[in-house]
Amino acid sequence: LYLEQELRGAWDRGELRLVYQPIFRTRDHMLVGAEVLLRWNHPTLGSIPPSVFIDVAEQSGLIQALGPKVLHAACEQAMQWPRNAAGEEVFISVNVSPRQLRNGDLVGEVETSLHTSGLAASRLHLELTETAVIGDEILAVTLLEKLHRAGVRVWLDDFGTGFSGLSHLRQVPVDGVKIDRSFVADMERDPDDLALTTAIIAMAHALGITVVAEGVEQRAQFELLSQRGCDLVQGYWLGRPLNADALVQLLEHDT
Ligand code: G
Ligand code: G
Ligand code: MN
Ligand code: NA
Repeated sequence: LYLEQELRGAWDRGELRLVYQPIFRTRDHMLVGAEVLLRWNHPTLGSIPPSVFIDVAEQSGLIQALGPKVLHAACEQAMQWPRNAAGEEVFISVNVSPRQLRNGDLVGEVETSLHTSGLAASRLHLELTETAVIGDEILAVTLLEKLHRAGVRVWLDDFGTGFSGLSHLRQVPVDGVKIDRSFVADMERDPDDLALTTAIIAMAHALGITVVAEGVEQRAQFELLSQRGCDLVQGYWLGRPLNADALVQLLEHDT
């Protein structure tokens, strides 16, 4: 409850900030996008991990206010980004929590953020967790269709952890999946995880959707994913979350 009270005013007090983790195309190592991640630096408790406070925000309903703020700030920030070294526009990927899907007016918020920032809809990607989407398929399909009509891309985040994955992929109109980092972490040691990762990539491609692997921490993991045709990669080996200025600098120096 204490955290909830503290979190309530955290945005206005400037304790929350956004960082951006670059996402690279496997084929040519080009920076093609970035995922926005919230950070909370509390004046006395210090840095509180998102795994803790996102949960608080979700349980308390605070995410309803926080979510649109993040979305809006992220779109404004992406408007500042130069093109990448290949001359392509870089996308911004925003996490959407399950509660934002169920209760809020996500489509309206997306449209407002795009309109006020001027960001092209195709540059905005939303990350929905696999479990939230599969939990209510009828709601999800309607919502995903509306989001597509608004022109944004939708990814299934933490993919593979929901155990419902592969067969449901056919029913939900998504543009891509993000293979959960737990699979990537053990891929080299655990033949099951390697097999699953391989299967997810093949299945996604059979359905014509993009695959991102997250949590790539070592070259060997990158190589395994690359050999299997994984489209995009994200992780500490390639790039840590950066503040807004650092990401702009990275894009500028890349060109
Ligand atoms: O940032 P970290 O590196 O630790 O993220 C931990 C978890 O918090 C991840 O599951 C991530 O998706 C989630 N998270 C980070 N930022 C946001 C955000 O802005 N909104 C939502 N809903 N989740 C976020
Ligand atoms: O659930 P979500 O996929 O949005 O989680 C993103 C989280 O993963 C963020 O907390 C981010 O800091 C973290 N992350 C990004 N790259 C790596 C990595 O290479 N290793 C680990 N362990 N975590 C990572
Ligand atoms: Mn994510
Ligand atoms: Na994830």
